Amino acid sequence: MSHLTEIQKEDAQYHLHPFTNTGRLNKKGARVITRAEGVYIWDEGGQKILDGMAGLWCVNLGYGRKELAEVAYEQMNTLPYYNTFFQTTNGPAAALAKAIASVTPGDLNHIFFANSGSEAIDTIMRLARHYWAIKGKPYRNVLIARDNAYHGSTLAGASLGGMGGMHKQGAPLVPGIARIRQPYWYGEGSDMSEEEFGLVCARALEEKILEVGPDNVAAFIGEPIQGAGGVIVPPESYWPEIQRICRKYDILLVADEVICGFGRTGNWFGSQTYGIEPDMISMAKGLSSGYLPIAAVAVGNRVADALIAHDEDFNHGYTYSGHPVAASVALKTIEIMKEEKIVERVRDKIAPYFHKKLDELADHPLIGHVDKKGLVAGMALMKDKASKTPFPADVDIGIICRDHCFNNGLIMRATGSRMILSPPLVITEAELDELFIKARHCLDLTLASVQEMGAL
Ligand code: PXG
Repeated sequence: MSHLTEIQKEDAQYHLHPFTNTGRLNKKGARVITRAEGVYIWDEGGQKILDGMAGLWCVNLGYGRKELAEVAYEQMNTLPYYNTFFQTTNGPAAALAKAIASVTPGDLNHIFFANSGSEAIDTIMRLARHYWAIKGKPYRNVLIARDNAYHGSTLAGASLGGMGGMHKQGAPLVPGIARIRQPYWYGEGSDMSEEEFGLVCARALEEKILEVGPDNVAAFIGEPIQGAGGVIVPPESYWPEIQRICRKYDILLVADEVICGFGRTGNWFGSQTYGIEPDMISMAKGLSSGYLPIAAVAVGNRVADALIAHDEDFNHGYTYSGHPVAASVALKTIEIMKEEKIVERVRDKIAPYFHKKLDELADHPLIGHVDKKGLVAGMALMKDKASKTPFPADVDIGIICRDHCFNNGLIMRATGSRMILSPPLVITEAELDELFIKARHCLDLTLASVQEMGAL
């Protein structure tokens, strides 16, 4: 521990990190991030790093936005906290509900507040089942989700998600969940056209509904684009067919928009990008640009009308549902996004540039395929792209690449052998140029590393 700084020592001794092998981390010490501005973060050693992940897919407006700090400060001085349980509300919560409703698709105009994406998902799971109970069909309680989906880390979220590594820990899982395949064309279906494969994957939902029995199914849930699963961009044919099948069997359609929401895909919500009208959507992350923890579920008329007409409490909520400080920061985030036309800028200007740079990078010998939409991308690293041969399991290609990135001033996230980019939505063309110069350099270093290891 002698090589560790004071903060690292304290951290190693007392702090248990999420999704981390703590024993190993404690030996080498966590990287300490000290400050941030725009699209850059700085670590304790003074290294300036371009944040190609917007924190954890959330700091959409970039770091150092004084307006957000100021509304939080003012709100803390006026009303730092009051609950929304016992027939009370507060100005920021009510205004934020209205502001969210102004940007959600379709009739998703009723807003339930939570503090994290996981809590929003938990809320949706309870609400979907409660809806069917109100309708006199409590047996309609099966939730259908997908392999390699990420829906959070609470027991409910981990159970609903399709991550094997999570299912192995903390079992037994929540019952009443069924799963279908993911629409990962490059990895699982490229012997078909994308269009055809999208339909095949969507029809897996119909097969599952028939297997479970249509009258037992409450809802289908999916991320418009799978984020933590590696940025899996579905074929265009996929979501419309999913929506058609949900309608055919009268099943609630839920979009988990925790990553896709708030401009990431070039529209306010991923559901708009794919032309679907879900019955409920979850949101978090970009809702406050990551400045404070806040999440929400937007509920459409079908579920909201039933809930409101039903003369009974919905026995669900969190101490901090509608927290006035978090709500005021989220409200300001939406105001800034509207004023600065962030969504339009992503769609018309910066995403096309991002895609051009990705297309250029795709000639790199390690990159087999790039999935991209709006300002998010996933790159499959392959041992031999011509024959589509992956690296063997003992070569942790993603981690090798991620470490080179970190050491060379760039944050790119690795999920398995896929490298992920999800930069702040305010990133400029010049900053993207810098990002892609660094990315190519780090891919070259990765290539050199695997050659040295004899893995190529
Ligand atoms: N749904 C989706 C689609 C998410 O991406 C959650 C729910 C849960 O949100 P909270 O706020 O409870 O974390 C998420 C979160 C990663 C990573 O490694 C992704 C997330 C969280 C942590 C890590 O890519 N997404």
